[in-house]
Amino acid sequence: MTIVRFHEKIKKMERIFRQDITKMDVDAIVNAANTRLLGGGGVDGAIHRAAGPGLLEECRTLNGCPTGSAKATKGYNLPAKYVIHAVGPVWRGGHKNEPELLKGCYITSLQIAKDLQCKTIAFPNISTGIYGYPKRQAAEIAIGAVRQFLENNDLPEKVYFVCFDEENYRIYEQIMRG
Ligand code: AR6
Repeated sequence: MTIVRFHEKIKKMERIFRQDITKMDVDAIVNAANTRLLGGGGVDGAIHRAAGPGLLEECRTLNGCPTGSAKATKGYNLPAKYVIHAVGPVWRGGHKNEPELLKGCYITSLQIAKDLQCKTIAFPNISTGIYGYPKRQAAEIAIGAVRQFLENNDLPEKVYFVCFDEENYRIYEQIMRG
């Protein structure tokens, strides 16, 4: 396969959505959590509300998660079978290992999804809300990490970037069109 055709193939494995991630009918959705894994605001709050109390109960058994990594639970009342709780970095100016930690969230989540035999996975724009990561930089890391993983692994088969806010949606469209 030529390099161009290979990149076309990877592009077909990614899609952008503009909607509430709790509505996604996929094998796994990713949560933008914090190290305690006990819920919070933003997408984390929305996922816990939609999943119901079983999610928090299972989260309590996980003993938290380090920044840059992720842990999975079941999806409870969500359409998704699993929730992969990833802990993004708080933006502190860019010299505190933020890019590597953010990339780690995506790669670990994809590896967990693969281990769980997930064909489809949906990501929110991790760290770009309350944690203040600059959106364009975060999008470049997210898309780069996903492409790198898809090039080397047969699962997941489809990755969805769920952009809730207009600015993120426009940034993702621009990068992925290019
Ligand atoms: N569906 C998809 N995306 C959403 C939704 C939704 N329902 N709601 C918000 N977003 P944030 P962070 C987008 O703040 O920056 C929590 O308190 C939002 O537009 O949820 O990683 C956790 O417990 C933004 O682009 O997560 C942590 O303490 C993206 O989700 C902390 O916030 C991420 O925004 C994590 O902060």
